[in-house]
Amino acid sequence: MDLTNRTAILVIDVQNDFCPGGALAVNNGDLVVPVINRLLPAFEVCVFTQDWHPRDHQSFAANHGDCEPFSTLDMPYGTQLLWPMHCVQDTDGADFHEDLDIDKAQMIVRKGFRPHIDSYSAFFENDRRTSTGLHGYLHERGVDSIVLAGLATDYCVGDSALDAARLGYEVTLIEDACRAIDLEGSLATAIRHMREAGVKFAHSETL
Ligand code: VGL
Ligand code: ZN
Repeated sequence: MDLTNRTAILVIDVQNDFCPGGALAVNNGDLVVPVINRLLPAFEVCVFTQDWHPRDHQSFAANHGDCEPFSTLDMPYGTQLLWPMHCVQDTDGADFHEDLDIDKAQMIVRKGFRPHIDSYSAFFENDRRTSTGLHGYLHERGVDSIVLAGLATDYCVGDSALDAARLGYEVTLIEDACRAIDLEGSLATAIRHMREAGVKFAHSETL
């Protein structure tokens, strides 16, 4: 693919809790780190996201009495999958992976900080209307195309890709720079939705 100075890389949630040993570990989640570090210098615009939940966050099963992690609950904005407690503000689990080259981050978008609403996408919270402000930032910097990397392909990366495509950006997901949680076919569903939205898929070596 062609990288121009109007291309941004979006590095999604490469945090300890999504890596092996973390509270919501993604298989081989840590393997995205060297791939992302290799990609970063090629981009004029580098934005990272950080899942950043208060302890009383309503996406945590533990905050709903007898609900089990990975069960679902109806919320005012739709069905919410309940997660193990993860990425709690100011904990080690919420820190970026220690080998991730965070010095390259020009902007870090924190999301999921409102107790009553989850936020997968880097652009909008799960009500699909509360903005994180990222679209405005990218617009100000003249970005028209986005490369996506990070965790997890089927949740935060996927929803960010779909929103970016909907907002009119050209979107490419770097397959070897992402890993999935893959609950009951969620990866296949996410890939189908991304393809339908016009998201392109590429390998890091082709950049
Ligand atoms: C994520 C589930 C809950 C992600 C974040 O980064 O994909 N998944 N919070
Ligand atoms: Zn989360």
